[in-house]
Amino acid sequence: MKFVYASAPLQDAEFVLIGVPDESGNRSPRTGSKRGPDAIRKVAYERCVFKKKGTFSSTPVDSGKFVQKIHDYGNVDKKKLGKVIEVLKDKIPIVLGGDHSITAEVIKQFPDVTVIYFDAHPGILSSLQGYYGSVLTDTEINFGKCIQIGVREPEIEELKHIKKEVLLSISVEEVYEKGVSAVFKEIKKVVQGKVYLSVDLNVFDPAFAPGVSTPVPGGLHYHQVIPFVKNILSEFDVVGFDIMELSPSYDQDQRTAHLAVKLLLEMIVNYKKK
Ligand SMILES: [Mn+2]
Repeated sequence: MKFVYASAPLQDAEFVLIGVPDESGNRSPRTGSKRGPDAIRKVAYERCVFKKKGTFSSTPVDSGKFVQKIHDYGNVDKKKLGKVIEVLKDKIPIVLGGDHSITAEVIKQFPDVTVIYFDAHPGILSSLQGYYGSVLTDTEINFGKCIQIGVREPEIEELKHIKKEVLLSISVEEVYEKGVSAVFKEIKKVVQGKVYLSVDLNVFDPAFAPGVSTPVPGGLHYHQVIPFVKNILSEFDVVGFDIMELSPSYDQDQRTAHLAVKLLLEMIVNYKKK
C-alpha cells in the first residue's frame, strides 16, 4: 500500500517518502520495527477514510495543497538507501524506519548538516557500529553540529562523550522546566546552515508511544515534540527528515502509528522551502 497522500509522480514531487523495512541494527528483544513503514502507510489510509466519510477530520491542513507534492518511493533495502537519496538530490527525503541505525545511512548523504535528533538515547556509542545506539558515531558528523532533545537514558560511555564534546544534549527535564520556546531559542543559537531532522518515536512518553523497540518512561508529550518540529521546519533549511523505531508488534490500538502519521503530516505541512 502506498502512502495515501502521495499522488505526485516522482519528477513533480517535493517530498519523497522512503520506507526502510530493516531492523538489523536493533539489539532490543522487542523486535518488529521492520514492519514500521507499512504500519504507518496503513494507518494513514485509515485516517483518510475517516475523513472522507465526513465524520472525523484531524488533519490540520488543506490536504489538496500537499497531495501534489509527495511521492511514495516504496520500501528500499537499507544497503541501497544512500544511493537512492543521492539520486533524489533535489527532493526532500522522508525516511520511515526501521531501526534507528538507518538514520546514519541518510546523514552520510548530507555531510555538512546540523543534525537535530529527538531520542531517549544519545545514539553516540562508539564501542559498537551499525547499531541503533551508534547512529551519530557511525557517521563523520562533528558532535558540535548535533543537537539532541529528550535524552533520558544515556550510557556511561555516552555521558563521557556529552561532557567531553560540544554536543548540545537537552534532557526531558529541561524541556519541562524551561518550556519549548526557551529551549528553541538556545537551539537557534547553535544551528548554522542546513539541518537534518530525525525523530525516534521513543522520545515520546511510552504512554503515548508504546509501540517502540526501546521504551523509556518519562518522555515528552505531543504538545512538546510537535511545536519543536514546527519551529525547526519553518525556521531552518531542512534537507530531510525521518521517523524511526515504530514497532507495530508492541503498539496498542495503533496508538503509536497514529502518532507517527500525525507527526509526518505536521512535518510536511510545516516545511518551508528556504
Ligand atoms: Mn534511537
